[in-house]
Formats: sequence, structure tokens, C-alpha cells
Amino acid sequence: MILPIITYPNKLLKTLSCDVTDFSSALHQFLDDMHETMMASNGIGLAAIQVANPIRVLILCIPDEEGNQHKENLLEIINPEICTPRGNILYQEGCLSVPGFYEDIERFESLTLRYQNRHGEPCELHATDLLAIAIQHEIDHLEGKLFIEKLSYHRRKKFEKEYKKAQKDKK
Ligand code: Y12
Ligand code: CO
Repeated sequence: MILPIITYPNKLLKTLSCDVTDFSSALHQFLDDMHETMMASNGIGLAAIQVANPIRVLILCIPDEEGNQHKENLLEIINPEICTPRGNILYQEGCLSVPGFYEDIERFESLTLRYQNRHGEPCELHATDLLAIAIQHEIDHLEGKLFIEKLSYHRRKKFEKEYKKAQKDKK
């Protein structure tokens, strides 16, 4: 089932998401729905709060060199914790909850991630470049933060003006 994605300035996006403790079939169905929703929206990452569910769940599917996304590359990440972040990298980010807006954001270049899979089993991965960036972007959602909060005062002002105009023009 495709779920509605909530968009800025919906206040729900500010919610601090809670740890997952129930790894039953309801969680598995929700993960499947998140995947269907992300693919239908041409996304590469989605956090549960973006579909109005405040739990520490995110999914990622990084495209290959041809830009294709494969189900076998889908990562389902539950209760994530970042360890040993290193370096810095600048990348133009976008977000399904902030449609039509892209900005250069600085992130850690690499990190180790501890998390649980859909069965509650502990997992660990090492991420660099786009995967590391996407993980940090999605974990920010779990903390109630959006990438636009990382913009300078002037870039943020410009964003608010452009975004408001785009919303108005849509109507
Ligand atoms: C690098 C930076 C940020 C992330 C987080 C995940 N972000 C996305 O998946 C963004 C997807 C996105 C898709 C859009 O739709 C289309 O391209 C058709 C889009 O455009 C509009 O909404 C108009 C904006 C963002 C991962 C890695
Ligand atoms: Co986002």
C-alpha cells in the first residue's frame, strides 16, 4: 500500500521518533509499505516519520551506476546508532518531504552504523559517500530534523521564500 508522505511545514516532521520493540508482522507490513511508497515517489531514502509514524525506522535503496534501484540493495534500518563518524563531504541533498528543493549540505564522509534488521537481529555496516550521506539525512528525520535546518540564515530565508511561492503556484 502506498502511504501519503507528509511535507514541510507539517509539524509532525519535528517529532522525536521512538525505539522499536515489536518486530512482529505488523512491522514487516509497514516496511513493505514504506518500500512501495519510496519507489512510487522516486526516492532513495525514507524515514517512518515521513509517513506519519514516529518510530526509529528508515529504509534506503542506493541506485547503481546506471541509476537503477535493486530490491537486493534495499536496507531496512531499525533503531540505528552512528559510531566513528569521520571526514567531511558536501553533497546536494533532496527530500521527499521538501519537494522541489535541493541544497549542498555538509555531512560526515564515512561512518559505522549499528542497527537492527526487521527480525530484531543486531547488524553493523560501514558506509562511505552517498550511503553515509543518506544514512545521516534519514537519521536526522528520526531526531525531528530536516536538512533545511542546516542551511545558513540567508540560504534558509531564500528557501522559505521560494518554497512558499512554489506551494502557492501549485494551488
Ligand atoms: C542523498 C541525499 C539525500 C538523501 C535522502 C533521500 N532523499 C530522497 O530520496 C529524495 C527524493 C526526491 C525525489 C523527487 O522526485 C523526483 O525526482 C521525481 C524530488 O522531486 C520533487 O519532489 C519535485 C525530490 C526529492 C539521500 C541521498
Ligand atoms: Co528527507
